[in-house]
This record gives sequence, structure tokens and C-alpha cells, in this order.
Amino acid sequence: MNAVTPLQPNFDTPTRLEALNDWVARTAALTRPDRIHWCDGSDAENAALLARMQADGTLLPLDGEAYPNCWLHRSDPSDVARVEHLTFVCTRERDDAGPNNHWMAPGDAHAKMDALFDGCMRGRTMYVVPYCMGPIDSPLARCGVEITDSPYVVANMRIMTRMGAAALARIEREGTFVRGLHSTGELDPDRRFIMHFPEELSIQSYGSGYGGNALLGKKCHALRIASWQARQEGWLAEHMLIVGIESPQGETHYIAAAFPSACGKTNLAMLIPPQGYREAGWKVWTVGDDICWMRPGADGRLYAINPEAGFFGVAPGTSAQSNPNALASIRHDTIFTNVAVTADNRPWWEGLGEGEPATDWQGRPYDPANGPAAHPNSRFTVSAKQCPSYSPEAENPAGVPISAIVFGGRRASLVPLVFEARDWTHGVLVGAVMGSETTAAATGAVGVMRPDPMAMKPFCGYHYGDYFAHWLSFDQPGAKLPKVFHVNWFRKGDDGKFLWPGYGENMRVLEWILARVQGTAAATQTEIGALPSAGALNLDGLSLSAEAKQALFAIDRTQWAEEFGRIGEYLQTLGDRLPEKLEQTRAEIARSLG
Ligand code: OXD
Ligand code: MN
Repeated sequence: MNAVTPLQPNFDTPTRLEALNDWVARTAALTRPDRIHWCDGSDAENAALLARMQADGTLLPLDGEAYPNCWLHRSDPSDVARVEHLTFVCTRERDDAGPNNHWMAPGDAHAKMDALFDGCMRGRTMYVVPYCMGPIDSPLARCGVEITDSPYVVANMRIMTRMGAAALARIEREGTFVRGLHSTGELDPDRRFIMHFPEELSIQSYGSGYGGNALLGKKCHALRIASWQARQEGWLAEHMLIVGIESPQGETHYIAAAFPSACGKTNLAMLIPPQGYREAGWKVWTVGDDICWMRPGADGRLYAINPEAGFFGVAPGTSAQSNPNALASIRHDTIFTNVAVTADNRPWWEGLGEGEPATDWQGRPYDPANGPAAHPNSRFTVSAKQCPSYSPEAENPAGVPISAIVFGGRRASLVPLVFEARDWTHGVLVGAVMGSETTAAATGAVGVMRPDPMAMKPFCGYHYGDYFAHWLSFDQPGAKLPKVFHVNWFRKGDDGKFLWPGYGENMRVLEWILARVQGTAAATQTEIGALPSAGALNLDGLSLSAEAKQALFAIDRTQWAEEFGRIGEYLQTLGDRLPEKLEQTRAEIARSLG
């Protein structure tokens, strides 16, 4: 057991940046903490924090032999996921937030939040957490400061971002930063709000300690605020993994792929190719598993960074079959949240494929009558550097060039395994009309189909119509834009089983995608896009039924015509900010489907 080293109280102002000192002083005057601690991100600071959390039960140590330096955190059972219904974008003009966001007038939101924050840190330490989203010396990176009263948030931010002294130095140099204020408050769902003020580059989050609501660098900054900034500055902030595929010839192409939450982004980012591919010399490199910031480079290509430094991955379903790289990553220095534990104090979740749960995520003796042992949205937080497939290029300040953009949802029917968009405009439409079933990553019903354009429904910080227009604006003379594809790993047969084996076998689809990028694979044009011609996508060695082979590549024109009707209705809900070009493209395809 570590000795409990108190954090050095440091009331002194360790920055010469007046704007930051003023904000910290004003926040302290409002929230009234007992202590203020400026985080430097050092090992000593982290060790002291972990020891304090162990002492007060916030973190429980796991089996130190099998899982050295690994911890279990059990959150309040009412605080286990993102709360989309309590998440607001507070722009001066209501319309700027769009129908895709909950909106509150900035004045009203500030009044509400000031009342909640008033005195809320009495008896607590206020941590000032400077962080950088992206490699510390990257021109594509952006910085922020999160003020929080949660040491669990500090420990997670240290893994998920470049946090501490180096970030503070960059903030001082640049003079600008996103301001995020967070308090766990009383963890009362009736006093819980996640507010975004894009025009002020600020975030206020109260009443939750859950990752997506409380680690403000992630969804709040790197997607909602960053998407707003990106539109103003000519770049894109997306809910996308970034993966590098190295061919046997030693050439690496990077793919950015958008999937809704809990739809396998982490698995795809860490994919291990099937044996035959490995033997032939294919390799897969993980750059990021959740967020991608990209902007045009001097050569006209899009260059991307992963703004995060760690993975906040969904535990259930992670196994030696689905994601061996993730399993290897989380064997040390990992924080597990809301997983179950075995009798020998190891983390456990449904789909792990080994061991038995003894204690469930709420700390009760496991009883199947109480539901799953691990919460369906239980998570691991781990440094990306621990991932065996982590790409050295992920630290490249210039980013990696993107050859293909892939959109994908969880669709049990209709949508084929893969198709390619005709051009950029069609690609934007393909992303804009994505639909997917809801998952446990957010509170509310699971498995409900909803429109989730570009997997950004919960994260786009402004009006979707303006967002699509922004995407279209990248189609400039001289631009060398990635090709755009759509995939669906989740199609089911009449027996309700998945038709496609998924996981490592998705490599076959990626191979076809990259061959299309290089102009070496055959495709057959259809109304909805180009599908692999017979034999062009390698199915060798897969035991797919004839029904599966047919269904995975089938286009039912009648059902697609209906789908394009529904798509039209959805796009109309975006009103007059919907770019005309997008509706025209939709209407042309709808007409061609008859
Ligand atoms: C996540 C999410 O945590 O999308 O990445 O909810
Ligand atoms: Mn996500």
C-alpha cells in the first residue's frame, strides 16, 4: 500500500498568464474550495493523488500481480453514461445551435450554473488542470484548462490528454485556452447539466463524474467546442478513429472512420489482421480510437491528429477475439470504471471470455438476477502508449495524411457491408444520412434507430446544416480529398445472427477500400454507390453461407427508395440551412431508385 502523501497545497499563482489567474481566482471566489492545486502532471503528483483516492475508497486496487497499478472506480449508479438530454449548446442565436442540440440562452445558462457552482467546492480541493489536445508541439493541437473538484477526473485527464507543465507553457505562449469548469456537485441527476458556450470557448459541467460529462477535454472540448472552432478556422473535428494500414510493400495509408459510440471504433483502430494477412506482411497501426482533428495540408491532402493521449474504451465485449491489443494495453496502469471483479480481484466484464464475476459493478455479490455483472458502459482508461499497435506517427506534430474516410452505423438490415461514394459531395451525403441504433454510452433506451449524421449527433457543437456546408466547402480546386466509403458490420440474417464475422476480418474490407484508393480494385456502380465487384473483396477462407454472401452485398431498390424518402424527411428538419447541393444529390439518387 502506498503511503498517503498529501498534495502540496499551492495557493501561489504558478502562471504569469493574467487571464488564467483571474479566471481561477474568480472561480475560487464562486466555488469556495478549501485548497487550490495547480496540476503539473508529474509522476509524484499522480502517485499522491492515487494514494489519496485509495485512502478514501474512490479507487480500489486490483490484483497487483496480474494487474500492476490498476484500479477500480465504482461510480454512483445514477452516473454511468453521457446525459444527452442534459447537454446544452448555449449560443447567442438559438438557430446557431441547430435542431440537433438542446439550446439555452447564454445568460440563463450562466445564471443556472452560477447558482449550482455557488460554494460547491467547500471542503474540497479545486484542481487546475492545464491540458493540450494533440501532440504538444503540433500546430493542429489546441489547449484548455479544466478546473475540477474531482481527483478521479484529474487522474483520467492525465491519461487522456497531455496534461500539466508542458501544456501550461504552451497556454502561456499562446495566451488562449478553452475554459472548462467542472464539479461533481452532489451527483444528483436533477442537478446535472453539461453546458457549452462556443462563442466564449467555455464549458461548464455540474453534477456528474462520468467520463463524457466530466473529462472536459474529450467530448466537450475536442468535439463540441472544437467543431465550432474548426468551422471558423477551416478544419474538421470529428468523432472518428484513425488507423494506419501498412501493406506488404511497406506503404502505410491512413483511414479515418466515424462510428457512433460503442459501435467498435476501438476494435477497428486496434485491429489485428487475420493470419494470412499477417503472414503476407500486412500491419495495422493505431493512431486514435475516438476523435480526429484534420485540416488540409500544403499538398491539398487532409492531415489528421488524434487530440487524445489515451483510450477511454468500452470494456464489455473486449476479448482476446475482438481486441487482443486492447487486452494487452490494459494489463497495467489502467483505471477501470464500473467493471465487475473476479474472486481473485481481477477486472471482469461480459464478453471477456474468461474468469467468473464474484462482485458486480455496484460492489454487490454477483447475482444474475441483478442484471449484467459489469455495467454495459463500463470503461477502461489507459495511455495510448501502452497499446502494442500504437503508431509512432501518432506523435507526429504534422499529423498523418488521410487516404479514406469511412462512415458506419449499426444497421441490422438494408445497408450492405461496404460501398464507395461517387465523389466528395455524395460522400458528405453518405455521412449526413447515417443512422444507427442507440447504445449504452448514453442514458436512455438502447437499440433505437435514430439519425446520427457522421456519428456526431451528440457532439456537433452547431447547426447540422452549417456543418454539412462546412464539409462541402473542402471541395476546392487543388484539394486532394480522401475517398469516402460506408461500411456496416452489423447486418443480421433472418435468424437474427450477424452475417459478417467482423473484428480482424474487417481487414478484408479495409484492403478493398485501400485498393480502391489506389485504383486497383474493381467495383460495380449502383444507385447508392459502388460495391465490390464479384471476387474483388477477398472472402477466401471465410465460412460465409450463400445467403450471407448474397445479403451482404445486396441492394434492395424498393427498400432503398423508402430509405431515401425518410432521408429526405430528416434533411427537411434542418430547414433552410441545409445546403441545397445535398438535397439535390439526395433527390437525384431517390429518382434513380424509382
Ligand atoms: C465515448 C462516447 O465515450 O462516444 O467515446 O460516448
Ligand atoms: Mn466516442
